[in-house]
Amino acid sequence: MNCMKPFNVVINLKSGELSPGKRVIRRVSDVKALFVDKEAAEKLIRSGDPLVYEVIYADVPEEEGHLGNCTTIIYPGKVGEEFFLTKGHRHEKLGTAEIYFCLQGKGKLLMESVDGDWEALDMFPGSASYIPPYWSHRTVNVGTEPLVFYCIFPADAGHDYATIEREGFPKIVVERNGEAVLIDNPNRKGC
Ligand code: M6P
Ligand code: ZN
Repeated sequence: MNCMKPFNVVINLKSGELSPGKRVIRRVSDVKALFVDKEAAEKLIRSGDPLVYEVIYADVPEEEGHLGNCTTIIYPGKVGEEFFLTKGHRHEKLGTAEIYFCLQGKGKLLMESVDGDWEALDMFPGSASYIPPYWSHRTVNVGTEPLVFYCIFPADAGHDYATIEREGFPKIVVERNGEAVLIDNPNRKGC
């Protein structure tokens, strides 16, 4: 029997710092393949390779019955006209859901179902977005401040990045006349 003891982590509701936690960082060079404007990505990499996002995971076993949880901080910025975003994934265990609770900033949560439907939900302080089973998910910071959110998911859900890397999302989020707008992804590949 697993006799793990209960524990707290402490989350700074403004910065998203989660302590104690395990941090993963992604720079432009880690996510350049996701953006349409490769030249703009290379230029950013040459000029210091800025941080795009950080994820800080609470230390929970990746086993059935546990709840993985983490904060994500996406910095404001763009590659060309596309806003900074997360890699995006679907769960290896496709039939698992997730909740994103937004603490700070302004975002779009892009989702695509295995049937090919897509949805985009607004994220704002206090929004709690439910990602049902069978939907891949990617988050975009469409504001001028860091986008900070807290996530809870079955700890054994797993991250499948390959499908999204191969196909891309149906929509991308770009700035047009100071507004964040969704447009068709010109690089979208058929399923
Ligand atoms: C959320 C959760 C995490 C995920 C993170 C970054 O915090 O869904 O499981 O790792 O976003 O997203 P990605 O793994 O797609 O880069
Ligand atoms: Zn997930």
